[in-house]
Amino acid sequence: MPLEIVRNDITKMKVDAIVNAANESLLGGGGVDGAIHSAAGAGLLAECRTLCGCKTGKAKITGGYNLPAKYVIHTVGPIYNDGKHGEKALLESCYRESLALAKEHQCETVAFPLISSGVYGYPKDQALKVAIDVISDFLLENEMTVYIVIFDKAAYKISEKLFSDIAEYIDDNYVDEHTDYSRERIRMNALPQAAPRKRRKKSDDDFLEMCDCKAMLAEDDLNAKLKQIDESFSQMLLRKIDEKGMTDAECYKRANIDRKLFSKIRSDVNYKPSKPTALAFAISLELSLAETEDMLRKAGFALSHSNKFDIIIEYFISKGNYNIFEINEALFAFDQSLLGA
Ligand code: AR6
Repeated sequence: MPLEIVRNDITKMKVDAIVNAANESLLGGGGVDGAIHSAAGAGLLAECRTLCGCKTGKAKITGGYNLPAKYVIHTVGPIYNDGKHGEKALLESCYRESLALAKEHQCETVAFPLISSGVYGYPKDQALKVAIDVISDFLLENEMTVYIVIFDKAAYKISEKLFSDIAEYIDDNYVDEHTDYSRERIRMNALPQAAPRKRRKKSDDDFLEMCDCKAMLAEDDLNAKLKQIDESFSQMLLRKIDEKGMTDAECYKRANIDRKLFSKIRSDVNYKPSKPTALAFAISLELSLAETEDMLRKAGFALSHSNKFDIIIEYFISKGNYNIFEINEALFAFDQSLLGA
């Protein structure tokens, strides 16, 4: 998955580069900076001394020394004042500059902490949003796997309004599986039986012709529908990409799916993806709820109200919010698995 939010200690990440939330001196400090320096060893500080500091919003790169990562990218986040002193632009610049350095050094995997969200006081939900926005923009144009590393659960919070809206939606829609089935049974039994159709006598030629035409049209329609029933997940996906006028790359990037997995699905007509992967494509294609259900069925799944993950997805689709990174943020906050590969 090109962008993943994970809970971990960044010094343990086995990636090409980890990013350090440093200060302008680049000579170490507390928080994640302190943790990185103590895990990397004295060699890191010695190399940092040669860099002559770093301006806020900029980034510099060093070796990883005793860390599992090959490089450390040091960036200096803004100190949060009141949000009206260019903090956001500076924080965005930290992510952009760090990603540019990672790309320049051919890094395929990079891990970021939530820059500025500790000692520097940037509100965590806003800091996370900046991180997600800049990284996802970058990933639309570049092949890389980027991790946002959240250190402690308490440090991670989506906006309270979004959290309570989703919680309310779950509350309203979450039904125990058994209740669901019994309701369904009652509903089915209550349905009136269809009355048998009477045959109509056709006398007039025109009328007959018209009926033939209608029958042919209905047959065409039926054939089209039958074709779609027979359509596999992969065929439906490719059809929808064409219908939406998207390129393959646009689709898999917006789905947060890596290119290799997409090629596999493309070349294997009977490929059955996992549920999060199928849903990621539905979100990327901005399918309606009914179309999403259809796409899921092709992969052998269904949306259910006995499952928080499904309700959260339904919440976002019903709001017309197809931003996969925001959806993943919310899934993460509710301890659910994330969309994508
Ligand atoms: N792994 C991942 N994330 C971590 C770790 C870790 N091991 N430790 C802390 N965090 P901060 P800042 C999270 O204060 O706000 C230093 O003294 C932490 O929970 O490290 O940019 C520098 O020298 C928080 O969400 O960085 C500067 O003087 C995030 O990392 C100043 O702090 C950033 O918190 C920079 O402040």
